[in-house]
Amino acid sequence: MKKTLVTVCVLLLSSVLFSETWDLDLDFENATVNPNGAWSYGYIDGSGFALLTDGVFDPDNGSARYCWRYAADDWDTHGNIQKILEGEANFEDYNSYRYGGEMCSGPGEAEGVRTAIRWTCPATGNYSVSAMWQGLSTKSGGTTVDVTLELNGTAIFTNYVAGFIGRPGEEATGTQPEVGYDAVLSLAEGDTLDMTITGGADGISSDCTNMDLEIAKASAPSTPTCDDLVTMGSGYFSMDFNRDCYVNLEDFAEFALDWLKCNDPVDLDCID
Ligand SMILES: [Ca+2]
Ligand SMILES: [Ca+2]
Ligand SMILES: [Ca+2]
Repeated sequence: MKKTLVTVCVLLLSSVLFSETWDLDLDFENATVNPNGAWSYGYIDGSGFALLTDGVFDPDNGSARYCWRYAADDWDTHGNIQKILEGEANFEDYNSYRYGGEMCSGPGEAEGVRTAIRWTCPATGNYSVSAMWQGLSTKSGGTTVDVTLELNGTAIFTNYVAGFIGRPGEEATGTQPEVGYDAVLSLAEGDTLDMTITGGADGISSDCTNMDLEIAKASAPSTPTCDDLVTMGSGYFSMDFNRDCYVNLEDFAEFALDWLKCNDPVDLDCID
């Protein structure tokens, strides 16, 4: 019996798909590489941005977390960027409330260091950018951090967190337990957005902070056209024969093309 060779070809007709949305906490899940796609987890000092190079899977209090830090056992000099992994139990430790699926980063104590999560723009375009910082510390006064969002190293948002968002069902406490930034930005390929935290005037003690940064490709704002006059309600002028939003000689020329023509069906002298 002849054997039939069956060749199964799976044709992937779609071209390579590029992600058009980025979500810090979702993309961080098991972020065992750094950089991680468009994301880099690091810090900024006088020399600019540098990566946190010690990645550690660190089960703690029965919950699994993944963390980037400066070096083995060095959680604090340059800060740390952590996430309690999705589906993991809630736990409280280090005077903070943390739960599965949440980022819980801490600022660095070294002089002039800002712990930073960087997103590098993959392609020129408009992007909706939504950044959020939340205090997770249960200490008196909650988390106390200064925050920035920086575009190519220049702050476009400077603010602070002072408070605790509270456990589920609890009221938040503090003067500003959460702060956020939302905008549509026009960005060029290679531009960087850095979301940063520093310990503030009282240092880095119990400054656990949830950070999220969500970015999506946005279409360019459209310029209204004359056709939009109809949907906007005003419509065209009745003598704007060529519908260009102006009544002028061009419309008169259109009008003149039919000057003295008639097509009255009961007038035999009227032709055309
Ligand atoms: Ca998110
Ligand atoms: Ca502080
Ligand atoms: Ca016109």
